[in-house]
Amino acid sequence: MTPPTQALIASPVENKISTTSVKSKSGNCDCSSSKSSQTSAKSTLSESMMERVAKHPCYSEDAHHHYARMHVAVAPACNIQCNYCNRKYDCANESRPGVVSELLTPEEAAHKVMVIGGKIPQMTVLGIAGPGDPLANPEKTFRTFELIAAQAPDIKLCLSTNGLMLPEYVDRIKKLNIDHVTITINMVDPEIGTKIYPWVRYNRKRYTGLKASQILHERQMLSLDLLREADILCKVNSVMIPGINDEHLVEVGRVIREKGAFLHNIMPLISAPEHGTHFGLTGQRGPNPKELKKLQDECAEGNMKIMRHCRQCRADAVGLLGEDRSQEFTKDKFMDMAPTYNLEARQVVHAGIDLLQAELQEKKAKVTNIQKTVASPKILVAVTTKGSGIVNQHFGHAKEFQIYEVDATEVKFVGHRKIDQYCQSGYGEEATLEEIISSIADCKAVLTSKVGNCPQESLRKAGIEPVEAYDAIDTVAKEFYAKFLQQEDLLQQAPY
Ligand code: CLF
Ligand code: SF4
Repeated sequence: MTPPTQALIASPVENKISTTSVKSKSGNCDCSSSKSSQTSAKSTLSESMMERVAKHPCYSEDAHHHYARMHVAVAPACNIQCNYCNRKYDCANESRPGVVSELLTPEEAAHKVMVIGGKIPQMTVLGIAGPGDPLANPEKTFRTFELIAAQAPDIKLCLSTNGLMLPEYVDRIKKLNIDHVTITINMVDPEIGTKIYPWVRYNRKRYTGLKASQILHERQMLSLDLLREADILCKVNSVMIPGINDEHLVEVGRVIREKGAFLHNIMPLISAPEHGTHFGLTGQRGPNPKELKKLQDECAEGNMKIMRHCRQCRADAVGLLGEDRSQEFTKDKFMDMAPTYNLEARQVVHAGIDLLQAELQEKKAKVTNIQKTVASPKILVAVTTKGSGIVNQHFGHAKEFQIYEVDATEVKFVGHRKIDQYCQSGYGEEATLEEIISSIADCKAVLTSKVGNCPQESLRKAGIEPVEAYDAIDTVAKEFYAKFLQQEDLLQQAPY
């Protein structure tokens, strides 16, 4: 890692890459010790398209390691009812259910953006995703976008909606240079829609039954056509509801691809009785990680780009997708902070991130691929990371694992698993460890910057190799894979 890159990148993410090779070391139970490739659709995108998504953490899997987004909760009302939402919480089409965000006026929201734009220069995208539907609150939504566009020209504007009112606003969206729009589409067959949407309010009238889903479907299809004609990038979110639309989502993927959607984000239904939603109260379950991955893989076969790094964030989310810094910027705190947004300072930080990304690419290219053989199975590995595409987080500090699928030629991000932090006040929680290990039972290794003796032992007992390293995720994963193959004695079967 060259010194200039280090100098250019601002905290909070440490980016120093060591060249030390992967090794398993002994640690100790006190994990507070002081030592401190993904395969995006990039390769298939045109240069201009790459440029458009390069700094958007949701539209580019690579960007999500480096760039942050923030949401402002300015839109309380909604015009449809989804069976996985009870409206006391944030819009579940873009959020983890059960979360309530602090409602802001457009002026408060703009102030918050200027504060965070200064404090977190990696924040490149401002999204409006609730707590209701942004286009059921058009004046508040567009006033917020206008204020931010005028003050922070380098921040991308992003909007997420159920699509019912989108056709009315495509011109306004284009005029404001909002280049990223998400529509949540859970069906392209209104019969299936009747099991998801009890009612829709459209043109001051409330519709129920099949008619409600027909209206929503027609409006969503029209929205896709209009966005494509206006050359606005469109991502489609779909909530996977086992037994209702899980098999149907492959068809949804086919239709949205034909209509020009850029990316398909299949999110798991999160449903619990305490959320008070129809699905929560009637016992409708969500998919498990295996079912979700299987469906994502099936949809990817239809040649649709699939988003696998969504974190179902809240309507006032702040930070990298895997982290939640919203509590640092609650209204009582940010209203007392002076805006320190500075375009030039932000550009310097972004240039540093460009350099780091180039270095990571270079490193990735240097790691020799193991010659692919019939005997090079795909395996999963779990990674602890604070971002930047580097294995740079202690096992005990992780609140999620990033999961990568590795084979002889590819290290592919396939998802994440949320966990409770193992290390609490410097000590490991044994009960938590068991749950953590069971959440990655299908992984062959955990790649981490540091892991204590006790968790190492438990991981090995569960057949998961603890690998300590501080390097690019691709590099560490490939090196582990080579060792794994040797161990499995598979290399000897290779025809070279
Ligand atoms: Fe926000 Fe959504 Fe824009 Fe991203 S989130 S409005 S596209 S800036 Fe991203 Fe969050 Fe998933 Fe949404 S991780 S819930 S996909
Ligand atoms: Fe809830 Fe969002 Fe559905 Fe409206 S669109 S009912 S806010 S999940």
